[in-house]
Order: sequence, then structure tokens, then C-alpha cells
Amino acid sequence: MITETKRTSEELIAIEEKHGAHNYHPLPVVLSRGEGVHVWDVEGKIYYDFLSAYSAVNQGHCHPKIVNAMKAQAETLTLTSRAFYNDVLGEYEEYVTNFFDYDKVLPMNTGAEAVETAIKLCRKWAYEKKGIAEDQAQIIVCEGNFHGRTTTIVSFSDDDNARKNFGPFTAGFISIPYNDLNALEEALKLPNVAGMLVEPIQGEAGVFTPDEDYIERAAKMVQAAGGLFIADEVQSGIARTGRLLAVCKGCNCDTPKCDSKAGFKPDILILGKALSGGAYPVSAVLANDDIMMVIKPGQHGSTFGGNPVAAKVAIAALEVVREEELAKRADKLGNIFRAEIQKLVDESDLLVKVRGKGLLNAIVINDTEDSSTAWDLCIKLRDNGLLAKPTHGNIIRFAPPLVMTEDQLHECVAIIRKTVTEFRK
Ligand code: IF1
Repeated sequence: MITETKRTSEELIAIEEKHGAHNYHPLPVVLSRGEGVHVWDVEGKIYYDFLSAYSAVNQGHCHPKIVNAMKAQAETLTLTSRAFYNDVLGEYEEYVTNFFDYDKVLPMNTGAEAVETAIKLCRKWAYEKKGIAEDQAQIIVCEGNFHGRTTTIVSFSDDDNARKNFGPFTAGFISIPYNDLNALEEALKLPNVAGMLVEPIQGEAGVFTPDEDYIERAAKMVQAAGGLFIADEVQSGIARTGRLLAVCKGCNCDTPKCDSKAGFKPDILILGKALSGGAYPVSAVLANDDIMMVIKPGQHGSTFGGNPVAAKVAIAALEVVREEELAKRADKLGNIFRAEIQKLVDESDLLVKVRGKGLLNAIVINDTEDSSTAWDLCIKLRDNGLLAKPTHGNIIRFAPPLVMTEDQLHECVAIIRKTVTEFRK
């Protein structure tokens, strides 16, 4: 007989410590339920979620439309593999390519897999369409990047913690400073450049937001040099930054064919995280035919990629983005958030600055990168009912679900204000 004993937070942390690999250092809070902008711990305490599972839960926790789509498909057909057709994948492929205005999509599961897919696609295109000699293709990447955890991806990371003792590494990457068009110009003069892979905003680097025109100008330079511009919007995409994609300029409508994007579009677009609203691992690589069609049957794939549950979940998650005008909300709430937090920065010696776009923001704390101040502040925020995670010792990322109301945002600002004001190092 199985008897159900309810474990406390402390007990649950202890069994993870004992039986799980120690590849994470979570904030000590054990969550058991989520709804919208809120999560609850096992003791029943309620919190505002200011991480949104690293921007996967943009649509809010357990969005009923997404959960219902998942339930219905889970009861009908979950997985066929790509050895056979199923009656949902085509519907999703049509929907997502129309939504983002590309000819084709290649469905994968995690962000890292989609980045790997984009790299393979770019290389293959370079050999077959651009005539670069085999094994010679170079892809430009930026210092401070975060694109995932595979061996190839950590090969071009400059985070020692992510790389050290995981070699030998994959060759074929040129790393240049982020937000530096002169460095890009020099790199584009090197032989065999196939393209550039970049995050429109660097998340792990502490929500590092480049100059307003950097991404567009970089894209145009890469394209003018005959390479592919690859945007990793795994974190910044799907309305998070107040635009459907962070590469969109101008308005914050949810229409992919909107004129404000005219003149510049990534050749390869990488999506993940909020493509499923956090309900399921769903990632995607989008490109037009001249690029995507270089991959032929048997050359790339995945058992779970494009499975019927993922397909239905992603359609629902994107419908929520459009129906609830999440880009507009993120834009409006983000402006309020930064204005309110800026007041706090002006008043407090503890904070140096607030930066970000839409609802992807961070505060920089007046301390060193190796200090524990950001962590200590996050513990106090937790005690006051708001969950956020440090990135580096002196930066805290603030990224709530985009379904937040203005009243809730003001309540959250009050919690942050109280916590910062009372904080003693
Ligand atoms: C972890 C950060 C966020 C990403 C971009 C690809 C991926 C990610 C731009 C890979 C993943 C995550 C994963 C998470 C920490 C995290 C993160 F702090 F590292 F920077 F979100 F802010 N491209 N980002 O941000 O996607 O394979 O994980 O699905 O625990 O490693 P994935």
C-alpha cells in the first residue's frame, strides 16, 4: 500500500540534495502550484513569480487554454515519431510559419537543440549554397553569449563555469565583443564566414541591452557580406520584450507581416521557452526555403520534435499571445516598471541601475560580481512574497509573466521597494 505523506520544504530540498545531481543551486523555496502570475510553496505561501521559468511562462502559469489543448491532445495521440505523418503537425507548421512569416519550420524540443539545428543549417547552407570549402565554415558569435549547454554550444561560450573541463570543443566560431559594429566589420573580412548567431538582448550576461540600432545594423552587415543572420530569440522572443520578437522595431502589434519590420528579418529565427507557455518543451527553427531546403530526409531530426502534444500546445500558446495582446502589455508594464524602479535607484545607495526592455529587466546592485548581495536580496524578496533569481553576484533579473495587471505590478514594485529600503548588507 502506498501511504501519502506530505513532505515539508526542508525535506524536499534534502532529498533533491541527496538524490539529484548538483548541477543547480536553487533559491530555497519549494513550489507546488502555479496560476497566472502566482506560485505557491508546499506550505501554502503565495508568491509573485518574477522569473517565469526563465521567460518560458510568458502566458502565465497553467494558462487554461494551453492546459486544455494539452489535455485534449494527450488523451488522443501523444507521439508517432516522424516515421509517420500525424494529423496535427501540418496544422502547426502552417500556423507557426504564418505567425512569424517564414516559409518553413523545423520543430525541436529544447532551446539548445534549436540552436544546434540553426548551426547545422547555417553550415550546410554555407557549403552547398555559398561554396565555402567543407569543414571551413566560421560562425560569428558574441562575447557574453548564452545559447544553451551542449558540447558545441559551450565551445563558443566564454563563461568558464559553463566550459571548464568539458572539452575538446567544436571548432568554427569567431567570438567578438557584443554591441560592437567595428568588431563585426573586422570579423566579416575574415575568410569563410557563414553567418552570425546572436541574442537580441543578452539574458545571462545580465539582461545586457545593446544600442537601439545594433541588431538591425549587424544583420544588414552580415547579409551584405553574404552570410546568414541567426537570431536566438529563445529568451527574448514571444512578446517578452514588448514586441512579438525583440528584433521587431517600431510598433508592438502581434502581426508578423507588419511593415515596421520591413527591411530586416533574421535569415534564421530560433524560438523556444514561451513557444509552449512553459507547458511542454517546444522549440523551433524558422527559415525560408532557400535555406531550410538544404536539409534532406535523414540529415537531422528528433524523436519528440513536432509531436502532436507539442504542436497543439504551441498553437494554443501563440493564440494566447495574440488574443491577450501580450506584446502590448509587456511594453506598457515594462515602461511603468523601469520608471518606478528608476525612482528607487535614484533614492537608494544599494542600486546602481535598472535596464531592459518590455518585461525583461534587471537591476544592477552596488557591489562586486563575486559578492552575495544579489542572492541575499533575493532571499529577502522571497520572504516578502516575490521570487527572482540573481544572475551574477550583483545583478537580479526581473521577468514576471506578461499576463500581469497594472495593479499587480504596482504591488510588486511596493514589495521590491520595501525589500530594498529595509536591506542591510
Ligand atoms: C539553464 C540564462 C535564462 C537562452 C537562449 C538558448 C537557450 C537559453 C538565449 C537554451 C536558455 C536558460 C537555460 C537555463 C538558464 C537560462 C537563462 F540564465 F542562462 F541566461 F533564461 F536567462 N538560447 N536559457 O537563454 O534553451 O536548452 O535551456 O531550452 O538552467 O541552463 P534550453
